[in-house]
Amino acid sequence: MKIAIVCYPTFGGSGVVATELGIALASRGHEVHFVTYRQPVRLELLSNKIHFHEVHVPEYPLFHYQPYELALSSKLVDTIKLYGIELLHVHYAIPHAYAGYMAKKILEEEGIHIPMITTLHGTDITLVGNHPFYKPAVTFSINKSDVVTSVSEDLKRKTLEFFDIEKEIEVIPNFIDKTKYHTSFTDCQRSLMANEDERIITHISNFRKVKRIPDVIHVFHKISLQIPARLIMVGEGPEKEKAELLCEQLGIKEKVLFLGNSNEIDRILCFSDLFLLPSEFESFGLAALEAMINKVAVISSNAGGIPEVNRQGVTGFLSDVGDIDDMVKNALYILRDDAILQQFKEGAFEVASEFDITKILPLYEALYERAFRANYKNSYS
Ligand code: GMT
Repeated sequence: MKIAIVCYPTFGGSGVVATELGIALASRGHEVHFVTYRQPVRLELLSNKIHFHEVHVPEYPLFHYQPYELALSSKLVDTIKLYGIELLHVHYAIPHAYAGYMAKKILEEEGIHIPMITTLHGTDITLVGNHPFYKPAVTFSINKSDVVTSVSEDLKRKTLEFFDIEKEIEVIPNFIDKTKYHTSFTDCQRSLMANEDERIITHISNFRKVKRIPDVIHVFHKISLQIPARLIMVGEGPEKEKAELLCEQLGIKEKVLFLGNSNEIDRILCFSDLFLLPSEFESFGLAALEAMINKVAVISSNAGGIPEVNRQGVTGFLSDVGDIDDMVKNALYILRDDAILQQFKEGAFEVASEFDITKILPLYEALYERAFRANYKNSYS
């Protein structure tokens, strides 16, 4: 099938999922066309099965805000016509579902009917989409999608709760590709990061408020008062500077390494012992899943869809949002004993394997097939 994928090309989870999905679809023989404003960060290899079409938004001084949705809709119309695209899959409702629907309508005028699948990822529903300024447009574009999927049961519940949705929402969880993670790295340079007696704790995110970065630092601080440990912070975002300052104030600057954005998170995770995810809200927690496939135990909040990924007492522990002491207690339980740590590492790997792409990709393919057939029946017969 010829599929156009619209996503954010940045380090955010939705862009990563969309990119990995496109790459996997291409390896199964589909022709995949990414349409976005920059080449997605995880998209390294372009081929005859993977194409990238850049959306340009010409600057014009009259516009206080440059109209990205308009440029995206036009680019979609052109790409769909030029390459004979058969299905459009947009990731993140804002503004992708809106722009996708416009493209669909423009194409209909020319007798081209194309099904649109919208995947909801989290903040498009819980943080941004829910804002009264966006809500009518988000509700409209979800209801006008041919198929709607959400990455967790919790996000589905929240979407139905916050919006007036007439469409059925199908849950297809996020995934990882087990073959891409080599848990027995031979070049795993643990010694570059920490001394042998130190536990390595990691946090990876976009350092936004919702991630509760100060909780990460406080949890680590309290752990480090009890056992030798290092913290590796991966990512960039608005809360990073404050976090660096907090480390200085707490006197743990030397024990915390801020690495910035990285394309090599598996190399960092392969020598990590514990992953911290104390988020205020998380529709799924892809970063936790990536940690788990690298045999890293997870200490997280119990917000949103995290319990669907991090299983209490098996892959790690979950606490109420902001309950730093409980997180510290659970972390120390895991980290103090080699045998217990190993047990959680194995548990993390086992559960993460449930989300392997070989199990999830067929769900998307079946969905595409169904949407394609229904669209054909409704539009051409
Ligand atoms: O985590 C973020 O803030 C980025 C955001 C995104 O859309 O890129 O992530 C959301 O989608 C991910 C992939 O489906 C989920 O794993 C994250 O849990 C979700 N983030 C939130 O809900 C806060």
